[in-house]
Amino acid sequence: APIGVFDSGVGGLTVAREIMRNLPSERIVYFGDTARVPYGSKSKEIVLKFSRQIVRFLQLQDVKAIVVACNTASALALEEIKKEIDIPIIGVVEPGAKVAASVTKNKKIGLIGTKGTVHSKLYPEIIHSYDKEIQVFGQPCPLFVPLVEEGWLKDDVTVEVARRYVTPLLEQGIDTLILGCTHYPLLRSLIQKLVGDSVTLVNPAYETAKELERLLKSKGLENLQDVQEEFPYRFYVSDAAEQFQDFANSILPYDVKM
Ligand code: DGN
Repeated sequence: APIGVFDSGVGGLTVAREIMRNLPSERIVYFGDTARVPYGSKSKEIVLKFSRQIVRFLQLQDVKAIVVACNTASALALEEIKKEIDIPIIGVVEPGAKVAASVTKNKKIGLIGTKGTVHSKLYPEIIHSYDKEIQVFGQPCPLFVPLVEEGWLKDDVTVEVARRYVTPLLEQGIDTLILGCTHYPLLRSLIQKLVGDSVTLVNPAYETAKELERLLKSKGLENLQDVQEEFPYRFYVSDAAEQFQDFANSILPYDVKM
């Protein structure tokens, strides 16, 4: 059976990409809610409602586990949904928070993400379950998502926007920065240049793929056979499939067909 992966739109492809790299024998069914993106500025009630609908859709595809590949949905909806379904489900917040807590030396972590993710306070909550002394400085970066979707990954405008967002975090003396939104791993090198080598970037997309690997192994759910299909990935969206396909082709090493 495949792994179900969902996001508010294209961003979760950064998570799917890490799953493809790290778990090449797993099949994936991806759902991007492109009709209703963004989730980052919506209320908990709405994000929970949308997430429930998508989880139901994925269960109809007979997935064996679900990855909430969206920081906002992980922060606002995962806890509730976990109680409602009987297959394993993980989000991107917990794996990212855990690694950030173990990486920081001076106990000062920066968090960038959508408003929903930063205001939910879930990252600091989980980090504090590992070490209460760690300080977490949150910075919502609402302009990053449209810049990334416009493809301006190295543009001067993006550098300037990023500088404004990260400067207050650097002034707090952070030594670790969580890329707490699905789109931000695509700005990784630009952000690393701005913050310098003394700040370690944590990529929850990568950590989630690793966590998924451990989860599948511990439950005996990993696929031990060779994948039969030439292209073992299926993509569904709620609108604008062509745009999704273009974005997917720009970040995945495959010729994605919808
Ligand atoms: N996928 C969302 C997240 O990781 O928070 C970002 C896009 C959005 O819905 N704003």
